[in-house]
Amino acid sequence: PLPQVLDDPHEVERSGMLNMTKIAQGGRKLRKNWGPSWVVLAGNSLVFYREPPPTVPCTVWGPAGSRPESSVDLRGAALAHGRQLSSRRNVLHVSALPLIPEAPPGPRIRTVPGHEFLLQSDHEAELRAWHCALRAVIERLDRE
Ligand code: I3S
Repeated sequence: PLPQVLDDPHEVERSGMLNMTKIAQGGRKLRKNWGPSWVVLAGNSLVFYREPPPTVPCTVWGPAGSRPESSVDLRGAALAHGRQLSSRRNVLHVSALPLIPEAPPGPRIRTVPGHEFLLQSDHEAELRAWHCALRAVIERLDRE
């Protein structure tokens, strides 16, 4: 079956290239490995692809059949400044659960070990826009 994110009809709220490193997976700390990532915010999910789609702006989901490198559910996710976690500037720390197709709807528990990412851009305004967009989605999902 296709990953749920590819079936998801939600409108893309924001997409773009950011520098990204995963720092924890399933609650276990990982060694940083910074690299560029095509990041897509849509519905309740944040999805990371290795590369942007070849034809912009039509295929916002990435190349047909391309598999996301990672995807997380923003329900119950936490956002914080990443300044204590990196020497880079303009860093955002995202903690969220992996996107599981059979996950029940409704609020999710923050204490379940999840994934943690750092997102970074050399352009402060770009990172700020991502921060606002993610915060708005997380707050909306918290109210649902
Ligand atoms: O938080 P750290 O451990 O200081 O992060 C730096 C290291 O992961 C480093 O790699 P190695 O120690 O594996 O060689 C990376 O190259 C740096 O980019 C990491 O720090 P920043 O401050 O860039 O997030």
